[in-house]
Amino acid sequence: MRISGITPSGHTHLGNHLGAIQRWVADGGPDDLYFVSDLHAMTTTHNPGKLRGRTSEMLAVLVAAGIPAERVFVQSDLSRELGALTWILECTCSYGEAARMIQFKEKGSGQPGVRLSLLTYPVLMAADILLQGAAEVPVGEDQNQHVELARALARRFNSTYGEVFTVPRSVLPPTGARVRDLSDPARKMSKSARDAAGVVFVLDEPDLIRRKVRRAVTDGFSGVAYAPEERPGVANLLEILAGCRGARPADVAVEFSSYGELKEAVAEAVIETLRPIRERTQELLADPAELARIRKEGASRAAERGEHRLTSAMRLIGAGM
Ligand code: AQP
Repeated sequence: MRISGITPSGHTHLGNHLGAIQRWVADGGPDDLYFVSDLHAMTTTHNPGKLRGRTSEMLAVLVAAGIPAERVFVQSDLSRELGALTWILECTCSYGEAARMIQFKEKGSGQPGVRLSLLTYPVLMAADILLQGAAEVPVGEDQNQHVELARALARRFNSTYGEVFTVPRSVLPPTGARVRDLSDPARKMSKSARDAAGVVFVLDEPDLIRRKVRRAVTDGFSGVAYAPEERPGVANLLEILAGCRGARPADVAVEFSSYGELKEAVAEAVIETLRPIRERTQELLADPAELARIRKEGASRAAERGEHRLTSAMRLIGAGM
């Protein structure tokens, strides 16, 4: 069983869709779980109203994209269970282990007013994984160290207090293209990009998608060829088109002789890929009762699934009734 999260640090974008959500829909096993990790979006300065809105939107996008409603939940809806388990795991983790996390060093070093949660969120991530008994966690290189921490904590708890937790392992997702920012192909497309001109959001209207794709940075070469090193902007467009069609970038490149034609094809493919998701998301967002139902059911299923692990861990560590 696998678990994957997506953080509502901004609006869901094409990179999240092609790099993760599309795959979750196509390859997800019947027990796999997906959650909107809103608690992880609070480790740096955040806006509470925006966070709440983006959390609902992201949940709606996941369901609209085709993830069965019974396999999604919102992290903060399990805040009691996760809060309790995080504390138990913090009492199993040394300060040095947490401080060694590269992401903490990168995001926190030299910053004034660094939140304590930036140091401890890998332990919350361990709780996300261990509460559900996930055996596999698909993560990129940047999160691998956090899964290693979850493994270490599960092993330590099991050997010190008693067998409760499945020891998870990270699985690298199949090497898919990293979707790059259309305005700056040196950067990955990102929710928190300072300029949204190069980021296609899942809920962007078709005209806006066309404008963003037409303005995408290319280069001064002539003809269309797939050469990621020398021509990163064009390679990104080809990878996006290939991702929408389930094809290979080099194979789609041969269809085009000019950047204009390529951009038109990319814009139309992206629009048609995102259209049903946008429309279904808008329907769900216009029906707060249905969204609340999905959210409540997801939360109670996930809480139920983890309850026996939390109760056993509490008892074994010497807490609770
Ligand atoms: N540009 C991308 N191309 C391919 N896959 C991507 N993912 C994110 N950006 C791209 C994948 O989407 C999943 C969920 O992402 P996340 O919420 O865990 O955070 P992230 O990777 O940090 O995403 P962002 O958009 O870049 O957010 P910010 O700006 O807040 O850091 C993951 O599977 C991720 O690989």
